[in-house]
Amino acid sequence: METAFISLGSNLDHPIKHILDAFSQIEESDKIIVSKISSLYKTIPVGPQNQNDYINAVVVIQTSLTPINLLSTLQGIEKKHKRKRSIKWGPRSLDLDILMFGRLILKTRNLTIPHPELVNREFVLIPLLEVTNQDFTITKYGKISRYI
Ligand code: A4P
Ligand code: MG
Repeated sequence: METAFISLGSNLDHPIKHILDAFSQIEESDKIIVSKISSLYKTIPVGPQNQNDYINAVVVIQTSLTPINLLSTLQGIEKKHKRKRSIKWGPRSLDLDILMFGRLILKTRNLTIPHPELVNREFVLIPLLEVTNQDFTITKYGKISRYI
């Protein structure tokens, strides 16, 4: 079993419902145990501004899937939410990204771990801080800490 961190984001239809349903669908996989769920955060869009605010969250899982099988499991869930791929950083019903997978560092055509934008995005870092311990280390990048 490996510990992995998944980020969730939605800004179409009923974003809160997409995120809550995705929590259950991630848990339904028999090779995934969800161990922690962050609060839901309402965030302003990064990228094109002519789109709705997002709901974002992070979940911590224990999984026996390989990273690539975890990616296809998450993409299967995105499909159930009728996720369409159109504009880069544009509106989406559900985006599920693998932030980290144990201490793995990986860069292939289909999968980069840790997620390359992780450390640039408050909508990921803030929920991540909530579900990790003080001085959590992001593989490859370093520690994140709370100052209050
Ligand atoms: N891929 C590579 N590495 C990974 C990984 N670690 N996890 C590949 C997941 N996928 C990974 O993803 C394109 C390809 O990335 C996948 O086929 C997979 O093989 P995608 O989800 O189809 O494309 P995308 O969503 O346009 O790209 P990406 O990078 O997931 O988008 P982002 O960076 O997540 O940006 N503003 C707010 N406030 N909140 C948001 O959640 N989200 C975005 C989307 C923009 N602005 C936002 C938010
Ligand atoms: Mg994505």
